Amino acid sequence: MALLTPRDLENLSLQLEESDATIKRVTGLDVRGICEELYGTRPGAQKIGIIPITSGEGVIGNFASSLLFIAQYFGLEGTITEHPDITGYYEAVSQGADIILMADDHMFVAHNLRNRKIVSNHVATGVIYAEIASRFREASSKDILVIGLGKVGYAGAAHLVKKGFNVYACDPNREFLDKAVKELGINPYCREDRKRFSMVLEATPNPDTISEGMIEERCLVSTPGIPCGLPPEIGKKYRVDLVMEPLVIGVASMLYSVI
Ligand code: NAI
Ligand code: PYL
Ligand code: MG
Repeated sequence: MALLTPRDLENLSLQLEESDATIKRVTGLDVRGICEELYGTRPGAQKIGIIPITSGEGVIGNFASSLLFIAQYFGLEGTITEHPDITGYYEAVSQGADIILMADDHMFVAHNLRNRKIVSNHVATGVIYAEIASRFREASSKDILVIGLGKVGYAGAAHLVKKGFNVYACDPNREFLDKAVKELGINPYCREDRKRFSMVLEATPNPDTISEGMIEERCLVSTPGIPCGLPPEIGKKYRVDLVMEPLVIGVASMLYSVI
C-alpha cells in the first residue's frame, strides 16, 4: 500500500488551486461542478467527524488537518477528534457527526451514519479522475487509456465503461488485466499497437509509466498516482495538460458520493 507522506500534503491549498484551474480549463467545470453532476448532490449542514487512526504505520502528519481543510473548503463543518481509534469514534458519534472520515494503512472510508452510505477512497478516487479525463473538451475520440488496473484504476475503468467510452488498459499484473477484460470488457493495450490517446487515466505508484507512443499531440493526463507517471520532458514536448493532486480531489469525490 503506497502511503502518503506529510511532505505530499504540504501546500495542499496551492496544489488544489492549480489542479482545479486546469480541470476548469480543460473540462469547463471545476471539481465542485463535476462532483455535483456526477453524484447529483450538494454539501449541506452535514458534520464531518475526522478520526486519526494509529494502527499500522500510525498517524500521518498533516493527514487529519488536510481532511479538515477539505471539509471546510467544500462548505462542511469538520472536527478532528481529540482521541484516535475507537475512543475517537465514540467521541465523533457522541458529538453528532453525520459523516465519519477515517483511514488505516489499507482502507480510507467515508461513512454517512444517517443514510448509511459508505465509500472507499480507492473507488471514489478512481471514479473522479476517470470522470475528469472523460470530460476533456479537446478529446479526439471516445478512446481512453487506463494505465494501472489496481484498486483505483479498476474503479476508474469500470466507470468509463459504464459511461460508454472505448477503454483500453494496461497493467503488468496479468491477473488484474485478465479480470478487467473479463468483467469490464476493456481492450488490452499493448505499446506495439502504436495506438495513441488524447485522454489518459494513470493510476500507478510508479514514475515514467507514460511514454511518447501512448499519447496524441494534444492530451489530458488525469492521475492520482504518486509519484507522477508523466515524464516532464514528454509533458513539455507535447501539448499535455496534467491533472494531479495528492488527496483533495479524491476526498471531494468521497464526500459528494455519501451526502
Ligand atoms: P495498487 O497497487 O492497487 O494498483 C497499482 C497498479 O498499477 C498495480 O496493478 C500495478 O501492477 C500497476 N502498475 C504498476 N506499474 C505499471 C505500469 N508501468 N503500467 C501499468 N500498470 C502499472 O494501487 P492503488 O491503490 O490503485 O493506487 C494507485 C496510485 O494512486 C498509488 O500511487 C496511490 O498512492 C495513489 N492514490 C492517490 C490518491 C489521490 O487522491 N491522489 C488516492 C488513492 C491512491
Ligand atoms: C489516502 C491515501 C492516498 C494514497 N494512499 C492513501 C494512504 O496514504 N493511506 C494511509 C492513510 C493513513 C492515515 C493514518 C492517520 O493519520 O489517521 N492512519
Ligand atoms: Mg486526489
